[in-house]
Amino acid sequence: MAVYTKRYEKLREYMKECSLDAVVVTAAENYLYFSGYHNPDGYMIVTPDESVVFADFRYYEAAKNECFPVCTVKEQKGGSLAEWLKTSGAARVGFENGDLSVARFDKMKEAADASKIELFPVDETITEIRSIKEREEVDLIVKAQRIAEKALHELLSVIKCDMTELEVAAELEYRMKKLGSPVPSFETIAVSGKASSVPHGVPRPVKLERGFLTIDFGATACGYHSDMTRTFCVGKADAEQRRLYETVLAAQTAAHEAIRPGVTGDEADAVARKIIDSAGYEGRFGHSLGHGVGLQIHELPNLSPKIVGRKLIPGNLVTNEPGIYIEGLYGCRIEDMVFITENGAENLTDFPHELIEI
Ligand SMILES: [Mn+2]
Repeated sequence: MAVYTKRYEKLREYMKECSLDAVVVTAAENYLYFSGYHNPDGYMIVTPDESVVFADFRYYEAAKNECFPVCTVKEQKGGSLAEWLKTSGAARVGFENGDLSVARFDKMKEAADASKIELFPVDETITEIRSIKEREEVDLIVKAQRIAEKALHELLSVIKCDMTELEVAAELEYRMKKLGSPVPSFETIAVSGKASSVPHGVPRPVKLERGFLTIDFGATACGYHSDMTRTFCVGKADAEQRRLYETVLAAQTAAHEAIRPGVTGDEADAVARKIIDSAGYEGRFGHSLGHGVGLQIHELPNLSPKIVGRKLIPGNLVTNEPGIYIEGLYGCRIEDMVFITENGAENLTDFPHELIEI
């Protein structure tokens, strides 16, 4: 079975349930998911028996070579979508309401109205389909993760206390690229000292401060992302820093043991949160335990106290990333990626968890 067979089956099943004659795919990650080709400016139309990929001149040749054999590639010109709608005979067409700008929607609506076509929002349907990974997808995420880990090992062999946070980030990104990742998964976070108390802090052109250094980063493989965080200590950790680090690690380990099919995201979050709260850090773990990772760096499902009752199922791939942040002082986070299997969970991250002093 081809890698794309199941995903098309799932989308077409949904189309049948909602009486849709077609779905217009506009989100770049969904275009990649259904075509095998990354084109940030294209769109595609999936019908019960056809998959038409539109690509403008800049992407057309590559799209013809790289798209799944199930796709028909057409050159995208102004008005291509309106033309397709006009001649399709479709009555009801799904669109990605979570992706379109108002301007793009207005244009689509105008074309649909002209052909008396009803537009139907598909909401998060495709994102939901993507939340169950096929083995080939997991393999790509692991490939990206191995690149990230190797880059981090290399960084640790060259890192010096007089480097700036930006240099640390640049070293990592340079090494990931040399190791085969075309782009980083997202802009690398490398924040030290007081700046580490901001979970998504931006690296500064200042020398590493003593204390915690949090590095959150990832590589990519064929559009799939990896995500990991390790917190190091510049200089020797004091007793409180060590206690805080060990608390985060205990929370992460306990959450990893809890993450398995049938457990809800909020339950997994609560396992980590309880350990952090009862160690005296209540209110200092200000984000959720984790999120899905795939063609997007943040996708479904979420392991969050706010999303109650959604059970993890085999095929989900999520991060496990508790943290403690003390405003004005420092912060610490440890993050691995976990794949939910039929009977448990597989930690996809292969990097030591113990506190490393630099
Ligand atoms: Mn993450």
